[in-house]
Amino acid sequence: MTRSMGETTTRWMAAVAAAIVLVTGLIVTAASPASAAGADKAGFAGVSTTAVTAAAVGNCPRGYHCVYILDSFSSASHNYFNTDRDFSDDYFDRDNGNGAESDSVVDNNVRSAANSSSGGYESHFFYGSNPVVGVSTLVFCLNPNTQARGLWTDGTPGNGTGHGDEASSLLLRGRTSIDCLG
Ligand SMILES: [Ca+2]
Ligand SMILES: [Ca+2]
Repeated sequence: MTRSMGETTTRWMAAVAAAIVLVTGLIVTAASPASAAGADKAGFAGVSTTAVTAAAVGNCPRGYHCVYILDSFSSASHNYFNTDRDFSDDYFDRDNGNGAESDSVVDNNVRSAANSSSGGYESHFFYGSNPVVGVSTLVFCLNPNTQARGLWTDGTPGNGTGHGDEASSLLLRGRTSIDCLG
């Protein structure tokens, strides 16, 4: 996959233009003005969205798509550089500086996520492994330079209900018309 460096030069402007959107519960942080619009999050009622600066794309290195084990960007993460079709062989191996590294598997264990794409890619998370666009069910997606935490869980991981503790795979996609979180 080719990756653009040009986006970096627009980050300052994006940060200045970022807006704050608050919806109860889920917290989404957007650095991109295009993703900061007050999109309908009806499917995610009970969570809240927030937009801040690009620098706040929490603990997710530039060019990566990061997932977190808890409702915090300081919790243990796993950082994906590219599409990953099966989370069952991935672990929360980044401690983000607070010693919170975990041996837990990523599959059906994601409570927060951040998109620090340097190439303008959206992060699309699916309920099952080996997703097929247009066929498989999307758990949620994130626009570039956006992060979300507080994903709702019904308390049972991997049962296809809720948004937290359900993601099993990740596809990186170019910008789509899908209404992502932030
Ligand atoms: Ca994997
Ligand atoms: Ca569930």
